[in-house]
Amino acid sequence: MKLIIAIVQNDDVSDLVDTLRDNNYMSTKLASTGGFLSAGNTTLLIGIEKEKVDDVLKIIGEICKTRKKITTSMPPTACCTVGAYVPQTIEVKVGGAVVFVTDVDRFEKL
Ligand code: 2BA
Repeated sequence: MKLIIAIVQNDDVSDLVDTLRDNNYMSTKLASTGGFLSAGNTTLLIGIEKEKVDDVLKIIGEICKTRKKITTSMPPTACCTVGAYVPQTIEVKVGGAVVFVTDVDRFEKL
């Protein structure tokens, strides 16, 4: 058995969970926050048989879109600055999805 851990954008989650359910894949949604943007995203846990990993990855790839997000650079440390700090905006591409596929040693429903 395998565990897919997929970090996806909130805008894609309902379509993705619905499509997974339609294809008989169970998933668990966890609210998460990206370390770089400090913005909310969603982590899905999907436990499945090894042979089905590629099918699930295909579904994730089809639904999760790449988007551009604008973030503001952090101010330099206060010690060395003179005058007002003008924040710089940075554009980053987020997604489609960041996916980890791991082995599951044991799976039980107790
Ligand atoms: P965030 O950490 O908020 O990152 C959002 C996007 O910002 C990333 O998109 C990437 O394009 C960019 N980014 C991240 N760190 C950067 C840096 N040091 N310099 C410049 N740009 C940077 P994605 O790569 O699609 O990642 C989306 C989200 O997936 C991340 O949100 C994070 O929550 C998660 N993630 C990505 N890689 C991960 C990893 N190796 N381990 C755990 N979580 C990861």
